[in-house]
Amino acid sequence: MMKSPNFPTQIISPIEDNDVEKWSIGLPKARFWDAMDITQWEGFWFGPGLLKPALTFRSSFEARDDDVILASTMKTGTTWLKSLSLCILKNHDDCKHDMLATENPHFHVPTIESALFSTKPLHVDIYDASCPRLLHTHLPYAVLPDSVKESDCKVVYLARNPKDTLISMWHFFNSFLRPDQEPFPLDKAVDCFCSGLHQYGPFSDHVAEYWLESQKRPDKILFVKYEEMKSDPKGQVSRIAEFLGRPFGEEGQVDDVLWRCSLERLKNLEVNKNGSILLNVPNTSFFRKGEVGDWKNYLTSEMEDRIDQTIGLKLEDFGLIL
Ligand code: PAP
Repeated sequence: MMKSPNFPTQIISPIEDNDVEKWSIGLPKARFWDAMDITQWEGFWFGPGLLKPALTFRSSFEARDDDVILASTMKTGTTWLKSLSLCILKNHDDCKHDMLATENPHFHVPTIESALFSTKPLHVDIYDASCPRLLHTHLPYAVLPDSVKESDCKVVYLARNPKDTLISMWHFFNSFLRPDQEPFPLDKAVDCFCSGLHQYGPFSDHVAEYWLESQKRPDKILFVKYEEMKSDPKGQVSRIAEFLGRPFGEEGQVDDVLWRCSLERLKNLEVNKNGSILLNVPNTSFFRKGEVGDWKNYLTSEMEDRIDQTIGLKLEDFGLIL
């Protein structure tokens, strides 16, 4: 993995746009899908505007032992994990207060480095350490603040099959980067994905870093697979709840949480059918099919092979099958 120049440590908070601009001149640049400039830092690619909040997070965030940080690369089921974790941690004793019915999950559980794209003021101050926080990040493990790694805060990482992740990403970026155009050629999208040239890519490095760390410190990082959540939702959600120190007590509680967070329910809530919690991203784009194996409807066998031979093999080297 290529190392990039460190951001000067004497510049801490607040980090100024000018400082980021000057510093990032030396970083590798690429064009994603002929539509978006991306910059490589610490071996990973970042879309416009994400470097500054990532640097701010790394230099300013003081994790507390009672924080919960959810982590994932894009389109692996983050919205689901956010909803479930919210219900596990906040709704457990208060089922009448249905937080998901009033706001999109991304409002309740902000993605730290994307918070600046929020269309409304967040109810939680990410840098306010006064209450236990439930936050999310798409950032790779390598760039997490030391305090997240060294404190007793818990991290839950959600991974997904690369081919389904790619197809989900393809739909997502087509819908907001090319709303009135033909979809981006899938063949080229496969190329970008296999070479890691996409936001938070390479996919395999992102997943492998968290996977290896979760193997070393299973009490600190819980590694969850989207496919296992689909095939054994009760078992996996109970596993997450136990890891977070909030095991389900009564029979029926887990069913209730699963129902509240189901794709069908969330997708049909008024709050998710309209509006947008992130700039230029309609809430509807977070909820599509949520199926395992949808890639079979899109990828040719040659594309499938390309992904298996690059990303699949790399993950297998680490003992991980997705
Ligand atoms: P993000 O990276 O923009 O936050 P993320 O939530 O990680 O997106 O991924 C979206 C995928 O999760 C979509 O998959 P698909 O394109 O293959 O359909 C979306 O449908 C799926 N998803 C969203 N909410 C749920 C849910 N409640 N249950 C299962 N899958 C869900």
